[in-house]
Amino acid sequence: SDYSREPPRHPSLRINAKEPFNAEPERRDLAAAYITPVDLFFKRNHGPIPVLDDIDSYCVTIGGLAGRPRRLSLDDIRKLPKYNVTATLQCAGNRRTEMSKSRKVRGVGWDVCALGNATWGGAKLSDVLQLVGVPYHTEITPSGGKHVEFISVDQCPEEKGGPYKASIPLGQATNPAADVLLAYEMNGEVLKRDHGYPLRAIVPGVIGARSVKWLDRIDIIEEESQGFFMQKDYKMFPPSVDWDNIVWSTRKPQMDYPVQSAICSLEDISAVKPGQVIVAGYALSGGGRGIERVDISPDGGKSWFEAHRYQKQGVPYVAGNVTSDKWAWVLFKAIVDVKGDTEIVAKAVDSSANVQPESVESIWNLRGILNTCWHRVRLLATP
Ligand code: MTE
Ligand code: MO
Repeated sequence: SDYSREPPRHPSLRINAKEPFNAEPERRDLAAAYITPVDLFFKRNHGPIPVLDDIDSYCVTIGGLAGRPRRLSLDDIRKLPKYNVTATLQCAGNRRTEMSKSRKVRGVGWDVCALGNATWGGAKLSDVLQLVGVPYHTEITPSGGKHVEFISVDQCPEEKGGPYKASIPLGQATNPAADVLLAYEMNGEVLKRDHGYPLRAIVPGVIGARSVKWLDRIDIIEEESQGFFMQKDYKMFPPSVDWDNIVWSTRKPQMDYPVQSAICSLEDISAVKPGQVIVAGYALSGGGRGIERVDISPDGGKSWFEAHRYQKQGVPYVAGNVTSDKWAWVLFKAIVDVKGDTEIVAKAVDSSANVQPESVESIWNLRGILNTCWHRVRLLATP
C-alpha cells in the first residue's frame, strides 16, 4: 500500500494507528463544540487515502438498474436539491479500549472520541435513485433488487477484499425521510480527502462503517453486500463467542447504533480539588431515536440526577434545505460537588426508553464493537 500521499492532519489528534490512519480528538476538544471542526473529526480508514484530483472527469456509476448503468458527474449530483443534515457519525469501535480491559478484543483501540457531529451537505440518495428511475419508497425492484451497495475507489488490503464496500436496504435508500446523503460538503466546506472527497455516503443513525467514503459505484443488488466489512466484521456476537468458535454467517451486519453516552470533560482518572466539578459530554442513539435524558451519578451509581442538555449551538449557515437535527448528538453538562475520592457515572436514555447497559461484561464481544456501557470516570480528590 502507498502511504506517500496522505493529507496533513491536526497535531492534537490522538493517533491510534498510522497506516492506515486512525485518529481521534482529545476528550476536551470533542466536547467543546456542538459541531465538530473538520480537522478534529475522527478519521477511520482501512487503507491509504485515495487521490482523486481530476474532479471534472469524476463520475459515480449506478448499476443494477432496469437499463444500462448510469454515470453521474459531480455536477449532475450538485444539480439535485441540496440538503444539509446535521448527523453524528460514530464508529462501531468507539470505546473499544475500555472493552478490551475487561477481556482482550481485536481491533484498533479507541477511547471515547471515535465520533463527531457534522453538517453534511449533499443530494439525498432517494433523489439520486429517483433520477435514474428508482422511485421513492421502493422496497424491491421489478428485477428483485433489495439493497443498495456503496463501493469505494480505495484499496483495502487484499485479505479484506479490495475496495471498501457496504450496503443498506433499498427501502431506506429510497425513503426521503431517512436522510441518506451523497455528501460533497462537510460543515459548509468542500469535503476533505480524509472524509471522502469528492463524494461519500452518509447514512444517519447507522454505524459509521456504512457511510462509505470516496464513492466509485452504487449498485442495486439482491442480497446485502458480500464485502468483508459487512460479512466478516462489524457484527455483534454474544460474549460466549470467541475466535475459536465464531461462525460469521450466524449474525447480521450491524446497522443502527444503540444508545450511547460518554463524559468528555474528565479523563478515566482525574485529580481534582474538592468542590464543583463539571461533568460534560455527549449522548446519542441510532435509528433517529433522540435522547430523552442523561443521568449522572456522583457516587458510582448509588444515586442519580439529571444532566442539563444543550444543543444546536454553532451550526454553520449553509445554503440549501435544512432538515431536522434528529440524527445529531446531544451535549450534556452537570455540576458535581466533590468531597472526596469518587466515581462519576453517565448513562443516557433514548426516546424509546432504551438505556445503556451497566456492565461491559454483559455486552463483551470479540471484535469489541458497540461498547455502550455506563461511562465511569474516577476522581481523586487532592487536598
Ligand atoms: N469508506 C471507505 N471507503 N473506506 C473506509 O475505510 N471506513 C468506514 C467509513 N467509510 C471507511 C469508509 C468506517 S469504519 C467509519 S467509522 C467511517 O467511514 C469513518 O468516517 P470518517 O473517517 O470520515 O470519520
Ligand atoms: Mo468504523
